[in-house]
Amino acid sequence: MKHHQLKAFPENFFWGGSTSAYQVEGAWNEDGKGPSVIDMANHVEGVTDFKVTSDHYHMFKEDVALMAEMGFKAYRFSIAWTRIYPQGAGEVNQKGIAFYRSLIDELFKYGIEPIVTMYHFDLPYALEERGGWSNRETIDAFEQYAKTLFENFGDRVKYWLTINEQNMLILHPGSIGTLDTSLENPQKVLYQQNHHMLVAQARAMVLCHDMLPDAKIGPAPNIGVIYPASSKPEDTLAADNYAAIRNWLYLDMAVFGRYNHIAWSYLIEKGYDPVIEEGDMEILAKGNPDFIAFNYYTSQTVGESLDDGNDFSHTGDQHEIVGEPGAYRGSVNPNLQKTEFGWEIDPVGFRSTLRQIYSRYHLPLIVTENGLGAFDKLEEGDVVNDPYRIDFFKKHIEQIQLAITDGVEVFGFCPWSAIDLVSTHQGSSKRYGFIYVDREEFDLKDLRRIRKQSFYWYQKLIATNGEIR
Ligand code: BGP
Repeated sequence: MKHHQLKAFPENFFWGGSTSAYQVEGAWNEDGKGPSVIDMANHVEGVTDFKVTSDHYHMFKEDVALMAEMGFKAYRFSIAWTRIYPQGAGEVNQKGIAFYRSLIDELFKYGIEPIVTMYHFDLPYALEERGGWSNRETIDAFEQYAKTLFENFGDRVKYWLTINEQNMLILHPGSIGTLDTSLENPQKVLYQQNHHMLVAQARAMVLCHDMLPDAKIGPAPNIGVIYPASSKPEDTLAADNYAAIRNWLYLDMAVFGRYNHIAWSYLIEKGYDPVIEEGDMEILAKGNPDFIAFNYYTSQTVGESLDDGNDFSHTGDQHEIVGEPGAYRGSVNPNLQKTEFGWEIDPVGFRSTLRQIYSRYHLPLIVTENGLGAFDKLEEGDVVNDPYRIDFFKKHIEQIQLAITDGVEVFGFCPWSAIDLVSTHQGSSKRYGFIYVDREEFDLKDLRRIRKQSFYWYQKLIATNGEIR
């Protein structure tokens, strides 16, 4: 549909930015923080680890001041479970609580709404040693952790996100660094873990509604429209399969409390179906989100599985083409350009994704990630020109406005990332921020903050509520 008149962005739209604790904070072993699976993982060769990252833990006041200067209405960050419970459960670390209280204080000083992810890939290592998400005790630990967060921050945090990109944790644990490489039948184990995470999420949603009647809570998966590689009917079926496996499994469970039937038939066919214990489906039905948060980077295109031994490719990057025998086969979309890191760029697919999610669930949506990873260059006189990022955001924000005009309820846009940080597996040279952090892959330099060209552009955009792009 071509619209001649666009609806304006709603008043009080949450323009902001996102980060996650392990990618931005550093201070990996300070003030009582316990190790997480990320701290203990083998690091990808040739890129930095997560020990210092952008040192936001020590520099958050300066960072929040810069966010305020950009005009942020909201800041989406994650709490490191291991700062609150260094061992995953048991003793609360008061210094961890104090850190996030100070961060929230600082945000309040500037009228920035905190949007808090409870768990962003960094499971406490102590829990991992006891089986991690394979062990149902981790469900109890997550619920206890959620309770502690609600008790300590519930007076001021009104927007909660349960688990960041649970679907990527299951589909691409290799690139996120959370795959236990000794697993023999990883998918079977992963889908059992997935089930436990879904139960944990449902319990947290129920608890949130009981403890904090004014707060809102929702899931935060990575969702992207799936295109069929051609108009061949079999390709459309393959796209349906992959959409169910990648997207709807997660959101249908969060919203409707049931396994998506196409995804479930796939799990049965592959022998990946999880053990469901008594009471699980009841709690899954009871846990209801108030909104859907989702991360969008790109669409994906799949065709019919040819079952010729070349369908499968599962260990690559989050957005590289995947495939699975009997279900779907990855395909390149010839209509799209790619980023320097090989991710397809698809702003129109963003509008489709917004429309699909809203048509399916009719819940308010917030975009909690979207962005462009690039090798930005620091030029003479502290200048960072990133017109490619501005162009990327212009095109994506235009599509949000079109989706709003289509009747989709969207209440915020918090792109990745507020400030440069360390990528999941491609180091600190893959930059996403509006704020440049002066460090190299292995040379920390002075970690000075520098406003990029996109910083000034975003500032203007926010000041006009998205009108001037
Ligand atoms: C998402 C994650 C983020 C983030 C982003 C960019 O999958 O939620 O943590 O890092 O993607 O990915 P990458 O860092 O691999 O470029």
